[in-house]
Amino acid sequence: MTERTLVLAKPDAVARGLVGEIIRRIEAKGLTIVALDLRTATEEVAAGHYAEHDSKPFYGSLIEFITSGPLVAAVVEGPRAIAAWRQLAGGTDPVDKATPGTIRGDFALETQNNLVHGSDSPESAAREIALWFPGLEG
Ligand code: IDP
Repeated sequence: MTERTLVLAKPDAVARGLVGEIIRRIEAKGLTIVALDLRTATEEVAAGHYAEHDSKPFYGSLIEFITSGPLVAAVVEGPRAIAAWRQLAGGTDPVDKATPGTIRGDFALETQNNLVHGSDSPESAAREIALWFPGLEG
């Protein structure tokens, strides 16, 4: 069954020149990019995106980080795309959780600046795609 997921190459990925590597891995896995855009997230979109974390101690820093510069937002499609992309991304903490061979495991050191985002469920994907690419959810 084909799914869609919301992918972000966060501002650290753009600043470090890792967008090509990230897109290469998405395509190599067999997933399809159906939308792709370089943009700087507004405070409003950032707050909507990370609403579930608004009571966490790192929330303010996270919003500052995600709005700090251009990022690449994408909608990625394929069979089990949500789980497939999270497998490519690796665990949230790039050292303790992400394994070598994943994007975070190979290229990141810090939990906040962990290069990429992927929706964690079909409900999150629908909500996040509607937020970043209105009209493409589903
Ligand atoms: P995920 O991105 O792997 O789904 P979430 O727990 O949903 O992880 O957290 C969202 C983002 O918030 C993470 O990708 C990371 O950038 C940041 N984050 C999560 N936990 C921490 C933390 O303990 N300190 C700083 N930043 C964090």
